[in-house]
Formats: sequence, structure tokens, C-alpha cells
Amino acid sequence: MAFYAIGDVHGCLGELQRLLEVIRFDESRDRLWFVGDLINRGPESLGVLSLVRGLGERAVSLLGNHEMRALALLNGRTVNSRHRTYMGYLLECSEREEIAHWLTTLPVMARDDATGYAMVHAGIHPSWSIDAAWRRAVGLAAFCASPQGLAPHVEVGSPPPPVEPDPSQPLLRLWYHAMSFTSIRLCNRQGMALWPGQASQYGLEKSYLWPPDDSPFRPWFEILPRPLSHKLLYGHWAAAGLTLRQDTIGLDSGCVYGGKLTALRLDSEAPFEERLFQVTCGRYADKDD
Ligand SMILES: [Mn+2]
Repeated sequence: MAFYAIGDVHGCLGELQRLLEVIRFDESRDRLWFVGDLINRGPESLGVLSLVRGLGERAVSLLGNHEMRALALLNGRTVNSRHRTYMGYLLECSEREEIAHWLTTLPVMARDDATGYAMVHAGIHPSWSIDAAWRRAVGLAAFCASPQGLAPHVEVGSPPPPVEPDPSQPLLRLWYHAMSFTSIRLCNRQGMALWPGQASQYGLEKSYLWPPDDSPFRPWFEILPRPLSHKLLYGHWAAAGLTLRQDTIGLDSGCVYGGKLTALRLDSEAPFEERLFQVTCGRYADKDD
């Protein structure tokens, strides 16, 4: 049995199929973790969904910000026109209902105590330990799977409050958790997260660019207190690229933007270079959020 984590795929079906050939993936024995953002921007999002859904329990895929956007769209929420344009395939597809349901089953965090890895799409708030993040992820997953579900509360484009709401505001708190897991990149040392769209208010050009050294905002994984109980895998930050640290590992290597699609073998203690596998990708989109 082999166990791999794969970075943001963004509808690049051909690249994903080539990567699975490179790692000689055997769906009768091996396991895959996908960091989220399987869909959008690339040419074959429906094909990627079909492949991953077809793997059943051999694969765990997380809710990324693009899956949140898709949830919003499929549930009639307001989505900005640019995002709506590149998600048109979802509205036209015959499996729309099944996909909408499948999206509600996606967790925001995965954890494997045997190998000592955990995974989130964007990151965790630096005031949370891995255990504290896990408790929030379990609560969010239960809410997503409930008849009420997350979709009615998805306000794509509207940032959550600057600090975590307390339990007396349960929906706002869940929204804050959802945004933290799927979208966080920068925080200041007081623990205030910078949400998408807020960069210019704080003198930063774009929230996905690496902040200058003198900025009070730092990547969440620089602020996160150590030691961590698990090595934490994440994606989402294509502009930062593959970011290999001992305890936080960024796997979004810019597939869809002409970069690479990356797999890391997790059931191995070998140095990164011996268990990292990549394929080159077409350039189907320009970088933005
Ligand atoms: Mn993302």
C-alpha cells in the first residue's frame, strides 16, 4: 500500500492521469489525499470530479475555496460574474444534483495519526493547535452534512470578521472556520487574518503575493506556534509554489498556471526529493485568487 497527497488540480485531468501513472497508482491498494480545488480554471473539471468520485474511499478530497464557490453557485447564491463564467459547466452538467450533494460531504481537514500527517486546503488559524483545528473541522463537517448545510451561508466575496466569533454566534463562527480552512494566507502577529479583497486596505498589493519583509502580515505557517503534533499539508498558494518545510508542506505548485502538479508520498520517511513526484502542466489560466 502506498499513500500520497496531491496538490491543487484545477480541472487538469490529463496532468492528473499522467501523475497517477508516474506514481503507479493502484486503486485496489493505494490511498490518495487531494488538498482541494479539484475544479475550475482548467479544461476538464467534470472529468477530474468523475475520476476522484470514482475512487470512493481510496481518495479523500478537501473542500477548497473553489468547491465553496461551486456550492454557492449550485445553491443559487450570488457569485461574481467572472467566477460564474468559469463555472458555467456545472450549471449545464447532467450530474449537477449529484455533484452538489458530493460537495456537501467534503471535509475541510484530514488527519492520519499512523503517518503523522494532517491536511487542510489553505491553512489553519495560527491561534489553533492541530487538535483545536480538528475539533473545528469536525464541527464544520457535521454542519455541512446537515439538512441546513453550509451552502445558504456561503457569501463568496464577503470576508468574515477579523477575529473568531464566540459560540454565541454559531453561524458566523462556522463561516469564519470555513474561510480559515479554505482561504487563509496572511495573518499579523496579533492573530488577525487578512481575507481576500482586504490586501489594499493594509498597503499590500495582493493577498496571494508573498508579503515584503517589513510587512506586519506574514504567512500563517510562519506565525503558527511550534512544535506541531502533525506535519501539516496544504495547497491554495500557487504564487508561493511548492513550499517544503519540516512541519508545513505547501503542495500547490501552479498546475493550471503552466506550473506543475505535485504528489508527495506520505508513508515514507525518505528525504523529500526521493518521494516527491511532479508532472508539468499546460497554462490554462493566469494567476489570481
Ligand atoms: Mn484554493
